[in-house]
Amino acid sequence: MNKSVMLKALLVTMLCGGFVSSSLVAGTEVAQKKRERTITISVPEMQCGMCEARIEKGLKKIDGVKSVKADAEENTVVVTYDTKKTSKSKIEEAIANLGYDAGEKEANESAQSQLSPCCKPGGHE
Ligand SMILES: [Cu+2]
Repeated sequence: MNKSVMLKALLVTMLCGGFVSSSLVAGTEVAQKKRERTITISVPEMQCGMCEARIEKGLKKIDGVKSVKADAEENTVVVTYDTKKTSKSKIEEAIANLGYDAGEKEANESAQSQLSPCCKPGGHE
């Protein structure tokens, strides 16, 4: 082994060691809290407990979603999620795919047409 190869091997070892120790730190609870974000999404067409349950169930399936609270009276969905695993846009997309307008995203029409009659827009009027 010549000198430069030895130096390279040493450098690689040092870099890998540094990487492992920094990712161990990132695994601590404090670091995980920093990755969490809580957002409130406006879902104006949510009307009843069935709508709330449908949205809560649907969002809890998303990897990285920690908690979901849908409120049909406030027309809001409060979601806490891991910013490394998912995003506001993905969460809104999931709500839209369940048949509800969410934030800037429009409801998926075929999903909306499959909602029970009372949960369709205007169903409680
Ligand atoms: Cu409903």
